[in-house]
Amino acid sequence: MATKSPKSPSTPAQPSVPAVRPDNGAGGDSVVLERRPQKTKPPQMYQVVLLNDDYTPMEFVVVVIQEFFNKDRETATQIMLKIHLDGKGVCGVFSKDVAATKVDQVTEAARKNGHPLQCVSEPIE
Ligand code: TYC
Repeated sequence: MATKSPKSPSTPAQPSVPAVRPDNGAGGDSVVLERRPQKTKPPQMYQVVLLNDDYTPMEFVVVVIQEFFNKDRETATQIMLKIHLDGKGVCGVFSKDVAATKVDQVTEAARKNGHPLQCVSEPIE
């Protein structure tokens, strides 16, 4: 039975740069490369934000930022102080799934330790 030859998944449906051979009447074989607009958009990214409250200890927030957002102690302290002063602060930027996991992990750690710390993710740009 005649079947189509299997296509590699990385093979694009169309070449991104098509070759066009204009008939210039001279019988030449010049090739013009046309640029096509990029079809794939980069994925939407999400910032994970901690919110200030009056009860969660500063030390707990610093440890959370170090543990879940891989920041050193000094950076974590600066982010915590920014949240304390401004009401909120960005701890990191991730793909949708990873951001949701960070929110769950931080919320779970806060609940387990009896703190009302709030963590949310927001699409950026
Ligand atoms: N405002 C808290 C306090 O004074 C500290 C705090 C900082 C709480 C950041 C939450 O996301 C937060 N103990």
